[in-house]
Amino acid sequence: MTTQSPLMEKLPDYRRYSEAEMIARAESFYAEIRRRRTLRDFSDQPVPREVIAAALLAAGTAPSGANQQPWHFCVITDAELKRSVREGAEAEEREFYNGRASPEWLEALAPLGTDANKPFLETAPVLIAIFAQRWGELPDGGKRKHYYVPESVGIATGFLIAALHHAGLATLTHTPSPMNFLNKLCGRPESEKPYILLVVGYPADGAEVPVHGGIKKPLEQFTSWK
Ligand code: IYR
Repeated sequence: MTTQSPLMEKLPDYRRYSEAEMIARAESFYAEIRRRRTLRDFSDQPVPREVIAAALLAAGTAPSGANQQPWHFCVITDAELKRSVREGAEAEEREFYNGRASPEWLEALAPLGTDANKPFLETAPVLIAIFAQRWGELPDGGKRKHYYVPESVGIATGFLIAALHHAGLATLTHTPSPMNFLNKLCGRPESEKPYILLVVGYPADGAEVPVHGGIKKPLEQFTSWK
């Protein structure tokens, strides 16, 4: 098919595989991604900056509403800043565990063994504060409406987590609530809402994870095929 529109280009770089190859690739991706476990026991060993940069570039390829790419990733490695993030997060978490969370919520969390103490926010070498740009800032100070913001940022975050895992790094999606303290620490404007604080690094020696987290639903339980 030829197109005359100056807005269009030929699909670049698509690769079509045989069915056998597709099945093998899909199964191998599943085998790779199923090994990912959410970790809270991080080593303090630094990670190569290039790995983080490449994973962020992968995240930045995510589809987004009107291709507005309504995200910002603040990469924190500075020890003092990590300490401030920990202080901000633990203050919110103390409120959460001492009354803000309903008994029902605390019961759902019990198998994870979490509490208000978040030492990993200082131990892990990298924290990535992910912000959702609720609206864009125009050069004249005006606002530009953004579309499908949570969907877009969620997809980009998924790409980032998968890319970091693929590179051999462990992650934790951490969401102290509310997270507005991250705006101040990262110097981000009010138009941006903290979305997830991603903790990144190597597992500590002998790191443990909750048994609960490894139990995933079988396909029939979470899909329907019509
Ligand atoms: N943000 C709290 C609580 C928490 C909530 C859920 I839902 C989790 O899956 C895990 C933790 C904390 O990090 O402890």
